[in-house]
Amino acid sequence: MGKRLSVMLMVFLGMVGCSLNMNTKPLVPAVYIFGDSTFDVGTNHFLSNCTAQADHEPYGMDFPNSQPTGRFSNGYNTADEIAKLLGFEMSPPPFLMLVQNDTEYFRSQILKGVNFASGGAGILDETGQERFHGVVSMADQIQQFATVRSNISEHLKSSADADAMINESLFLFSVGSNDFFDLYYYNNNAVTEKMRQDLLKNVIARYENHLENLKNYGARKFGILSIAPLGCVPVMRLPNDCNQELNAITYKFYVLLKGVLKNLTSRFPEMKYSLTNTHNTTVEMILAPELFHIENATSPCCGNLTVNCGPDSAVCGNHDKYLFWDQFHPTQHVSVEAATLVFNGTNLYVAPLNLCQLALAK
Ligand SMILES: *[C@@H]1O[C@H](CO)[C@@H](O)[C@H](O)[C@H]1NC(C)=O
Ligand SMILES: *[C@@H]1O[C@H](CO)[C@@H](O)[C@H](O)[C@H]1NC(C)=O
Ligand SMILES: *[C@@H]1O[C@H](CO)[C@@H](O)[C@H](O)[C@H]1NC(C)=O
Ligand SMILES: *[C@@H]1O[C@H](CO)[C@@H](O)[C@H](O)[C@H]1NC(C)=O
Ligand SMILES: *[C@@H]1O[C@H](CO)[C@@H](O)[C@H](O)[C@H]1NC(C)=O
Ligand SMILES: *[C@@H]1O[C@H](CO)[C@@H](O)[C@H](O)[C@H]1NC(C)=O
Ligand SMILES: *[C@@H]1O[C@H](CO)[C@@H](O)[C@H](O)[C@H]1NC(C)=O
Ligand SMILES: *[C@@H]1O[C@H](CO)[C@@H](O)[C@H](O)[C@H]1NC(C)=O
Ligand SMILES: CC(=O)N[C@H]1CO[C@H](CO)[C@@H](O)[C@@H]1O
Repeated sequence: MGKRLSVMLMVFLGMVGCSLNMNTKPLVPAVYIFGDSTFDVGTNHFLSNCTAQADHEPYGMDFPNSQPTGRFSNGYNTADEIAKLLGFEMSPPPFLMLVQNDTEYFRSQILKGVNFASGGAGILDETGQERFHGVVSMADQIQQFATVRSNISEHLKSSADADAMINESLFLFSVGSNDFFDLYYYNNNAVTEKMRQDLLKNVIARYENHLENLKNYGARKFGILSIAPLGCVPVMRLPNDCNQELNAITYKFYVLLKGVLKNLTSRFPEMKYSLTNTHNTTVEMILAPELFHIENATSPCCGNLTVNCGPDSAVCGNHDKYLFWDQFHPTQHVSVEAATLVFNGTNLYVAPLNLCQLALAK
């Protein structure tokens, strides 16, 4: 690694303080979580036909009691690790689980948060639907939040109190990869630059739409993770390198999303956000894995570059030394590293506020 790179990395690892007493109550009243498999904590388990499932071993082998939970990870995922840093025990449970539970549990839990994320879902309504036989799209996740909001008002017996609580709560997002995975899945090797650029344009316009809809439901604090460099994800890698054409698009996704958020906040000045540059953060992990205490940033720990992690896959020895758990998702260890950056990183990687600053912002 060059000296300049290592100096730059040290600067970025020297994190900006946002002092936090881990023994006090959570920094925000509630956290509402939207997105795809990077944040899903068991939603898809409740979709009977959906084939995007992580409900079998060895998924969950490092989770308490070594149970598969529907998380696409060997243990906790990034939604859990972020929730822990905010002072919660882990991610709130999936909406689809809560609606099946008794009313008392439902009502007390929705005041602390709900996770709507669904593996295989994307920003566009159709993403993942045909491929995985039904996922909860972002549009449907937002409709589910609308239901929760009405339940909160009803429970607090005051829509003003509900609005005030939602106003102070965090809305977290990690979504967009599957829109691009679908493009490659359905077009195989025939994906052109124009197809990538057209999709990017549609996806970004629709993302803006989703964020504005949530803003209209009272969301004010938005914590957003952009997408990873998809050309480096094991399933998309070229034999000896990341797919740079695909990486160029995922970087541009971040740049355009930043523009969308600037626009939205200039139109709605009370809106606040924290945008993590997941693209660059992950590239740093691949270029300098030792700084993140990992050794292998190319191959999945479970399965290999050609066959995804399944019940019969070989699993690596030290899970914590790998960036990727399976062909698409990070290990629990890397979720901890990522959550720490989201929460506490400098504005080189998370801006204009990190999540801790966003949580405490007026
Ligand atoms: C965040 O950074 C501050 C200052 O460097 C440090 O004191 C604190 O422990 C960090 N918190 C977390 C959760 O990493
Ligand atoms: C699952 O698939 C079956 C057979 O195609 C269909 O009848 C059923 O409605 C589907 N269920 C859901 C929840 O989509
Ligand atoms: C939540 O709100 C929906 C829509 O208003 C309603 O159908 C449902 O019964 C409510 N659930 C609870 C537990 O109050
Ligand atoms: C939300 O918080 C902002 C900043 O504190 C405040 O200006 C606004 O009135 C609040 N809105 C509601 C509905 O509580
Ligand atoms: C932001 O808003 C300006 C003016 O309304 C518009 O020209 C521009 O295209 C918008 N950019 C994005 C990324 O939405
Ligand atoms: C992030 O990555 C892009 C694309 O590789 C690069 O042009 C840019 O300089 C990087 N930004 C930072 C802050 O490292
Ligand atoms: C990563 O692990 C794979 C097998 O799991 C191995 O073939 C490869 O050489 C490893 N790469 C590095 C850089 O350690
Ligand atoms: C990948 O795993 C499959 C199934 O376990 C195995 O058949 C195949 O040989 C492996 N490929 C490589 C390159 O190791
Ligand atoms: C706390 C609680 O009651 N959890 C239950 C909610 O519903 C799911 C599925 O119906 C159960 O598995 C949980 O134990």
